[in-house]
Amino acid sequence: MSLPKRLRTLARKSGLNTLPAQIRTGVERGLEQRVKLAITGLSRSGKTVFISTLARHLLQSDQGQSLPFFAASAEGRIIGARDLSQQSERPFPLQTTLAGLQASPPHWPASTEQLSEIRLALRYRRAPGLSRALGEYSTLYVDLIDYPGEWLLDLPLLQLSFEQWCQQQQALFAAEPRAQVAAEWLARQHAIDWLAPASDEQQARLSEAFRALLQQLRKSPHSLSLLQPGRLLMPGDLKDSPLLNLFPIIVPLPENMDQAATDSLYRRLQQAYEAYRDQVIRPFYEDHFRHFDRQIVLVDCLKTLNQGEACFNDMQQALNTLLHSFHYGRNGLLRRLFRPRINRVLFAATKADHVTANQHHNLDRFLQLMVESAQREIRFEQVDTRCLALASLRATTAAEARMDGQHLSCLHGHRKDNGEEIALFPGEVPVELPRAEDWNSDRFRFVDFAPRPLPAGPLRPEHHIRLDQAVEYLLGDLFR
Ligand SMILES: Nc1nc2c(ncn2[C@@H]2O[C@H](COP(=O)(O)OP(=O)(O)O)[C@@H](O)[C@H]2O)c(=O)[nH]1
Ligand SMILES: [Mg+2]
Repeated sequence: MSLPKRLRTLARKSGLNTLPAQIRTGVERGLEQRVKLAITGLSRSGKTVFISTLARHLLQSDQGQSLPFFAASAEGRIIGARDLSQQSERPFPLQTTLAGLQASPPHWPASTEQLSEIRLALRYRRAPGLSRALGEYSTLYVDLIDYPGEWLLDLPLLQLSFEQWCQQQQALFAAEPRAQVAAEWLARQHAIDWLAPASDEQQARLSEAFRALLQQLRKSPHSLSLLQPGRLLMPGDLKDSPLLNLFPIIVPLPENMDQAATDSLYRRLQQAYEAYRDQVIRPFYEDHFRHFDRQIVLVDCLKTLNQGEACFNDMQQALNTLLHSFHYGRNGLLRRLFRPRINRVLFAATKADHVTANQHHNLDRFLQLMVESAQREIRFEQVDTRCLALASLRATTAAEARMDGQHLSCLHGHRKDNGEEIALFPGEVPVELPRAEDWNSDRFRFVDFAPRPLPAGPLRPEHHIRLDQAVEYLLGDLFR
């Protein structure tokens, strides 16, 4: 009998099955090879496409064809892969997403509106060496969840009281571009008597106005990321729920707020915030965000280059803020059983197929600039981290053009917005932060591409860019 099997039998004999569920899950985690990979990214950063294509490649990794840098697969040690997502309450819609990418013409998945889970089992032959003593074969279970990126930015609210949140929001709305866009909202807030009795109707009306403001800030030309509460933008099951009748007070409050009556707008908002934090965010966090082992943070760097400095700064701040909601550190055996921590983090610049291959290195460097301070904090916890530009699904092919007798590297594909076939030189990715005048110029215009059709049969290395390096970094060492 293999060691894990023996341990499992021992666990059964010793009455482990009667232990509370939380401890049992902890012990089970220790016995089997199971990894929970956090797919972290703001909305439209490429989470759903990453999850779908990753799953698709892993499910064919026993054929060893599409991920050459993923050693266990390239060495032919993966002997079978299975999708166990149907066991979950909310399975990830893998077949629907893939069908969209295989359609003619193919289309990207729709925005994610709900949480869903995917669980893969990869059966593999152990590498020769010490671990063979544990048996020749083992199974690695990989758990991933997909969810709307908007919800991520709610996690930091778990640490904040209503007053603290309002203070943070006041500071945000004091700066451009928020200040200008929110001028009318600010004037409206100045006119409110926060101590006067308020009605449900008034609270709902104002919350709706705040939601419209968040939507405006999310859109081009502002394209901001740090927008809270996230469910005002993507309500999921809470559409039309009174739980979403809330907004921050972004004007200075009178001194005597502690005397506010329960039906005052101030108290109502305070209560609404606490209910949202405790009934919406906390269960989401506790059920899905506590126990990660590895993490990939997907970042759409090219969007910030297109949209400018304010978009860049806001995305950087949003990423720094939300990474504080995860636990990093080394995993001793006991910690792994009961309180696992993230012990490896990959920052990935997505959509690398929007630039030519000679710019991938620059994209790595630009990403590094963006996540520098986040990486520093993670390294302080002795956690391994690196940056990598990748494309989960390559939508372009390389082409060459001649200009003034010189060869120019170009991209060929179909535009996302109108399907037009184009060949273009997308320009260079800077390796330093652009100066103010460069941000504001038309220097960066990276075009979004429509997907190329995904074959129904096996995928090949040309269907992605460096996805295999990402898999090797995130999971490779677990196939021992
Ligand atoms: N060219 C290209 N575009 C991508 C890739 N991944 C994502 N995208 C684009 O980014 C959009 C958002 O991706 P999605 O996975 O839905 O983002 P999510 O909101 O983080 O789940 C898609 O509709 C595509 O336009 C990729 O690998 N290559
Ligand atoms: Mg999504």
